[in-house]
Amino acid sequence: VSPDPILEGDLRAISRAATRIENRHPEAEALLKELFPHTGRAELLGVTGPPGAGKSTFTSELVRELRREGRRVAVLAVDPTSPFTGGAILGDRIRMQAHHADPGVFIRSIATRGALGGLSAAALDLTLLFDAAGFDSIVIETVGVGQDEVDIAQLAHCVLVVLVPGMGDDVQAVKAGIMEIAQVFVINKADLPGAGKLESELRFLLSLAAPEIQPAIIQAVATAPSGIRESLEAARQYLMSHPPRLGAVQRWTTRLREMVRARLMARVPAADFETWAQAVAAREIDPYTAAARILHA
Ligand SMILES: Nc1nc2c(ncn2[C@@H]2O[C@H](COP(=O)(O)OP(=O)(O)OP(=O)(O)O)[C@@H](O)[C@H]2O)c(=O)[nH]1
Ligand SMILES: [Mg+2]
Repeated sequence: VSPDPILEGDLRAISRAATRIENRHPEAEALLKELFPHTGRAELLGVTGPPGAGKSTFTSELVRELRREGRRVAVLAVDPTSPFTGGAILGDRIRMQAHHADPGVFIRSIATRGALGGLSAAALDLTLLFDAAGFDSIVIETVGVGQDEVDIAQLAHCVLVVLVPGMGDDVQAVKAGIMEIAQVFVINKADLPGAGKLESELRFLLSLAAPEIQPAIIQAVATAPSGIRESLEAARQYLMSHPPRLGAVQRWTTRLREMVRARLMARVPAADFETWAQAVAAREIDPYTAAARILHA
């Protein structure tokens, strides 16, 4: 596969490459190696939050703002495994149709289920593809439930967490670990009652957690739309004071660790693990020796 059409921004070539990357096609890695030197320019924005918070609506409006700036935008929508949101990809397609005729917008949904070799690895590779293809902004939308999704949101240089008033589960969001990764809080559906209350609760929680870092809190109505420009400006302000290149070594340390771990694990067939596990369960061998032998083999 030649990287040239991708580097020139050919949407069909990008789409084909995205499919190969998602399916862990044998040629994908060679392609990514060639694309890598052309990456490092795009701004990566993460949009996450509880199911139904309005992430897709917000993302679609965010794309509109970015387009107004003349930027080319790629959207990576990570669809959750949950059967309750099984229709999300279709819904997102419909919401994103506003951008369908716009060649400056590229939208890709990937399913949580069946992403070979790990979802966050596939998501990272896709962002590299979009970056090399010359997209100026990449928006990653994930549901903020589950470690995988939280990991993926953290691929972004700036994470916007979308919350909604009156869900009564503000504490749940804290538990889900998405509060910690937010640089900008978007209180969406501010047209519904309780947005002000949620904002003051949030400010209180944040002051307890980390008084020195105060993420921006923006009230928005994604359907209006309102508060979108302000959200983007808050993200940009964060990026100005925290340039992505400064965090790059730390991000790559995490990613390299994951890649090496995945490669090591891939060398041991699952059946072998089970055989060793049976031996450990039967007390024929201790788990320390078993782990050492697996590594050795
Ligand atoms: N009242 C109101 N409704 C909104 C607002 N933003 C989104 N919605 C509605 O909320 C519903 C969910 O919106 P989505 O954008 O699909 O939410 P999501 O977070 O992407 O949902 P999942 O991907 O399923 O987790 C839709 O019916 C939207 O029209 C808003 O600001 N106010
Ligand atoms: Mg959605």
